[in-house]
Amino acid sequence: MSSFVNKAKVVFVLGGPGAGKGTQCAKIADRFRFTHLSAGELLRAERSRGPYSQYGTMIEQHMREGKIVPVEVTCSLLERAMKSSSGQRLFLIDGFPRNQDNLDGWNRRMSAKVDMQFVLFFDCHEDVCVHRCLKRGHNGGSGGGGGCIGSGRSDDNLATLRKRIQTYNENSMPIIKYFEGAGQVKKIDAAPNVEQVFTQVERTFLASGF
Ligand code: UP5
Ligand code: MG
Repeated sequence: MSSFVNKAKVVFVLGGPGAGKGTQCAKIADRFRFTHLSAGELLRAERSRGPYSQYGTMIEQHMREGKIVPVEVTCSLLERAMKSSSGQRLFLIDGFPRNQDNLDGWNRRMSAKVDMQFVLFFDCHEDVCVHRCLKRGHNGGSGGGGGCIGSGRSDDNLATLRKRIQTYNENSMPIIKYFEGAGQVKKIDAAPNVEQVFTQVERTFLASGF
């Protein structure tokens, strides 16, 4: 009984590339007692270990092609990050699970260890998503001077964005539909400005008892 009570609570945060998952997760973590874990950020950190990571090259190739990294890698990074957030019981898992392989791998490894609360789905038209990522790609860098402007993300270019959108439509939407069918999705209109989106998000978390 007591181990059940102590299980970590997880919210999956899904939505297209540039829908605003990271932006809103940062605000949720500020407002509520959630720890934000972005699968994409964890993969980028693993990639940036360069020769020290056996997965770096594979991760970079997948990201550039807008493909989804095998779940063993992503799930290990997520589990390690959860374990190292000692004492934390509430986690936002941003950008995962994004295909059936991700969902199956998570269920095998994690479903007995955590309680998934709901899926927060940022619903955003793909034109808006593309526009936001391209804008970030051009001027999103923090303090990058000289010729080095932009987010620094190797996937914020039009060619890769087309592939990211395609992967999202073909692989991630069916996962969102699956959760929707199970009554586990809380849908947010991600088109308005950041504060207006957060008003909906805040209401959702409060209504869920957080
Ligand atoms: N912005 C945000 N909200 C706005 C608003 N309401 N109005 C106007 N502008 C808004 O936002 C994107 C940009 O839009 C920012 O400049 C922001 O200021 C602005 P952000 O909050 O970063 O959106 P987000 O949804 O987080 O976009 P992101 O690009 O991170 O989403 P992706 O899902 O594409 O990226 P992620 O990092 O999750 O994954 C990248 C790649 O990693 C994947 O393509 C895949 O190759 C790989 N990956 C895996 O293989 N497995 C995983 O589990 C996860 C990732
Ligand atoms: Mg993000």
